[in-house]
Amino acid sequence: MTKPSRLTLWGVGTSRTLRAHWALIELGLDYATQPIRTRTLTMENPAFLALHPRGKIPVLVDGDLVVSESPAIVTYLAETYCSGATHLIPETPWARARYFEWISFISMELDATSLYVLRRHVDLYETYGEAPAANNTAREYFLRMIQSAVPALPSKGDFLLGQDFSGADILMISCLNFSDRFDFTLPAEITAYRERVSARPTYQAALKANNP
Ligand SMILES: N[C@@H](CCC(=O)N[C@@H](CS)C(=O)NCC(=O)O)C(=O)O
Repeated sequence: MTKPSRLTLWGVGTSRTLRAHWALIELGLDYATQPIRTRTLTMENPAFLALHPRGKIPVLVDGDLVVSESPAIVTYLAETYCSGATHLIPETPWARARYFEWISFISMELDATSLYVLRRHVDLYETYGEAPAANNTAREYFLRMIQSAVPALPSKGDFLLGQDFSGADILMISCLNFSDRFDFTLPAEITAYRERVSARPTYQAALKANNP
């Protein structure tokens, strides 16, 4: 009999769930997926709601530990399971400051303040209401913020932290994917960065795992 996996990830199908699948795959971890999807009855699974009463995906279960919030899941996995050549988070305080700066910027300025406003008031307006002024501001803000990321790209290396791929790249690429649905024209430097990172085989595997 196969030994059950200790790690279980709840959630598939969104840019937030992609982050968790990608980190797990990047670290070469064996895990089970509970393929619940947002806006379906699968989200009402009582076992899921018992674990996470807020009812949001992704949620990671590692033994007795239950972690929600995609940046926290990626960072937890990075800190716990980094091995050999795969370090999704740097070790020195200076480099870690840059990591946390990027993931905070991506989560707050690109995701929560911009893309999620559009998600709610464009895609899900029947639930959250129409808000054309907020949508316009969110669009302008996203473009301003993504433009501001261009000079912050390191001069050496393919990734947000330079030579090493990290959890910050996972978050950034997931946001850029999310932005596609709102037809943004991204700065050329960001498109080039995206193409480099998206060529990783682990990214292709994560896309598959996130859409079983
Ligand atoms: N800040 C959370 C957001 C999680 C979240 O909002 N997930 C959405 C799917 S992307 C969800 O579960 N929605 C279900 C619902 O709102 O009922 C994260 O980054 O993980």
